[in-house]
Amino acid sequence: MTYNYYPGHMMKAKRAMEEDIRIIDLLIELLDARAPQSTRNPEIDKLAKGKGRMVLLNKSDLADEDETKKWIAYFKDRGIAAISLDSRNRKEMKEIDNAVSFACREKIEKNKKKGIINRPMRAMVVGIPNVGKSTFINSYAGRAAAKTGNKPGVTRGKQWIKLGKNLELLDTPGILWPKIDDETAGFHLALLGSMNDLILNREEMVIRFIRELKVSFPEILFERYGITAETGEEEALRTVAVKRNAIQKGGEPDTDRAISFILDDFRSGKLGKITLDRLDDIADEDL
Ligand SMILES: Nc1nc2c(ncn2[C@@H]2O[C@H](COP(=O)(O)OP(=O)(O)O)[C@@H](O)[C@H]2O)c(=O)[nH]1
Ligand SMILES: [Mg+2]
Repeated sequence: MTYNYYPGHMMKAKRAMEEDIRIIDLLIELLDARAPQSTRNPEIDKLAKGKGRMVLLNKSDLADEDETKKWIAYFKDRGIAAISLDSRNRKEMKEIDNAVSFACREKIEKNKKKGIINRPMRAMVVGIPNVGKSTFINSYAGRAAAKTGNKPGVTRGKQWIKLGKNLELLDTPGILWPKIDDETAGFHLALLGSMNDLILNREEMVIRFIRELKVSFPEILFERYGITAETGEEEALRTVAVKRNAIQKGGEPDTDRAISFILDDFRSGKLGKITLDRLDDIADEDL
């Protein structure tokens, strides 16, 4: 399976983000909790040198809770505060504030030494398309949302959202491009439906998905579709089609529609809480 992803249109976004990063103190990086490895861009580590860091494992309502816990521990080990989140739920935003102070502690300390006290920290949200950046900004800022408007000279025309006394959030998120250097990452990104630009064969993709589920989430396959480890992949597609009454004119199961059902079920969470990037499956040198 090959993935063709053309980052051409992202070059502009990249340049704009590199500019913005210079003037911020804290980088809030959104990842998809179902695939924290595949939705990450390792280049951010270079770009974010010297900045406060925070990772939000978003869409955690769709991910396996145990796997999410492992990812949180993984980031913690690397000195990065990570929080699992459903960005659509405003109640979950309270937890962010504490993590913000923690992530900015070095900068606050530095400022103090220079005699700068109470200067608000400036934060920026980054992440690949569709990971939930806008949803997060709306939920997090929604409580306070007083847009500060343009402050020429100081902010170079940027819109900031003032959050309490201590934090200003850049109104526009930074769009990252995924780094698809391994084909599992490409496969997982395509499954998430997060990259429209990924050219892929849906049937191959779903068959491979079924194979992965047989290994990592067999109970989900069985409960939802009655598919077991013994069911062949082609047969599995026919089973799903029959179960959903997707029958062609001649009486044959419509496996094309079965493919759509499976993708929709996964993406909408109807299939259950599934994590694609499982830490135990990823080789150390790839982390
Ligand atoms: N289930 C779930 N869906 C979410 C969450 N956050 C965002 N979404 C959905 O994901 C889609 C993309 O979100 P959006 O904020 O536009 O992503 P952006 O491209 O990064 O700005 C939208 O349909 C959101 O409703 C979340 O935490 N859980
Ligand atoms: Mg957006």
